[in-house]
Amino acid sequence: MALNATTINELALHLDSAERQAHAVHKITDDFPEMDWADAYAIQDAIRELQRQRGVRIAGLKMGLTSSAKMRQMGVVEPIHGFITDYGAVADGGEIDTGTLIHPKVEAEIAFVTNRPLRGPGCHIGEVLAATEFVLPAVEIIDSRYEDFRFDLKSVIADNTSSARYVLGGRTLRPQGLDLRNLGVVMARNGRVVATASAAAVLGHPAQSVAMLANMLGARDRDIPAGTLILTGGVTEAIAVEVGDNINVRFQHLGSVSMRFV
Ligand code: OOG
Ligand code: MG
Repeated sequence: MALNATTINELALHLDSAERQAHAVHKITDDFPEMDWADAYAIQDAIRELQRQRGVRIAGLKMGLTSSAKMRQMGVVEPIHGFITDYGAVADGGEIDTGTLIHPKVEAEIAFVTNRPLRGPGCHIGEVLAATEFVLPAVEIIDSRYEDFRFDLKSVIADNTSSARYVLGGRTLRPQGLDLRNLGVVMARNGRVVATASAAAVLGHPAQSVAMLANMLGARDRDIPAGTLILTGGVTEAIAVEVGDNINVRFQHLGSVSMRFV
């Protein structure tokens, strides 16, 4: 680690208050170029601790930048992970108050819920599918706390991977017998299709994203506990939204998820 504990905590407070005030800040590597990967995840962990202390419940985990569309859009080449919260949950068909966000974007994702612990290294798709209680369709609303949504990997890891809100919907299905790789996804904004993809866009198979999460956590001596909800990452590039927008995403076999921005 290149940063000391005081700086880690100050940066966590800085990003947490940027989120709470819906106010964009400079990316933190501008001021702390020496920051390393361990620092980046330590800042994210410190934000999680701050939130826990004020009563926020951690609702699950997320992977980000798992599709080449997203990597290309953000100019990075490696997946990252973060957490999602109880206050981030929005009901299917619900409203999202843009006044509480900086510059939201929506992403269509496949979510997994596990029924036994997963631990890397060496976690693979087979193990993930055997440990999956069900999959369900999701839309993640990301909201980078950085100006113009511009960041590098270390800054975005520290900023809890732009995590903000998420909507779970459609129906839950067991992965057995479901062709998750070829599952089609169509995103519409105000009735017009703005993005399409197959779930294979995420690392060839969305279960690979969960395996990679287990392996990334395993490298830090952690696991994915049984019963964890995991967002596996956007299958298409993220789409910016504005007040008045209606978003509807149809997932083959899994139904649809929708929300309105007010
Ligand atoms: C980082 C978060 C990316 C995804 O699904 O790829 C992410 C960002 O693009 O702001 O959640
Ligand atoms: Mg996402």
